[in-house]
Amino acid sequence: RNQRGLTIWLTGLSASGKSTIAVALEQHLLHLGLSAYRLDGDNVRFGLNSDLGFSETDRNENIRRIAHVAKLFADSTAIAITSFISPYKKDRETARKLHEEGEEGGLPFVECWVDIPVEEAEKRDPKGLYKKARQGIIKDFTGITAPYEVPDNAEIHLRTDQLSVEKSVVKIMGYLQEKGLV
Ligand code: GGZ
Repeated sequence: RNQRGLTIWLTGLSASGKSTIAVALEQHLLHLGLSAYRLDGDNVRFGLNSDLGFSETDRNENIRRIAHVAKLFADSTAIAITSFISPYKKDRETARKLHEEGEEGGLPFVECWVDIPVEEAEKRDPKGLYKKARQGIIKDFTGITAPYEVPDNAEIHLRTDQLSVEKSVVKIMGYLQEKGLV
């Protein structure tokens, strides 16, 4: 397989299923004997990025730093799996360029849109955040009072209101195999 590592960039609304898919995908890759590492809110927003909130400029900086960290993992031959809303096209493009325009042909960047209609995400609302956003308790909430710019060049599109976690992992693995990335 390609010995340079890669980044699988999950993007989508809160409660779309990014983290669940990231965990399942990481497990699957580890069982195959591959080195995979997951970056998510729990290990990044509480540490490296604990100085950042949810304004547009803070999200820009959040994604910028995550893109650099993911690239470092990919550079070390690991498969980095990122699980952040990353709502701005510009930021995702910057993350992609950072990978693809690197020395020696760059590193593969696989954008995966974890797509769910906002009404469905709001129905799930596992942490009650959509409710709080509606009540005005949380401001700048993605999908309600802050934008989510849908991807138009994602390598993988998952409709998670129609596709199980297992089938989502199968679809991602199918793409990686087809491209010779695993
Ligand atoms: C969106 C918010 C907000 C606001 C807190 N808007 O479902 P969660 O809880 O566990 O995941 C969401 C997470 C989003 O952080 P990211 O780093 O992925 O966002 S971004 O990529 O846009 O920088 C949600 C919680 O943090 N959360 N406030 N206002 N999500």
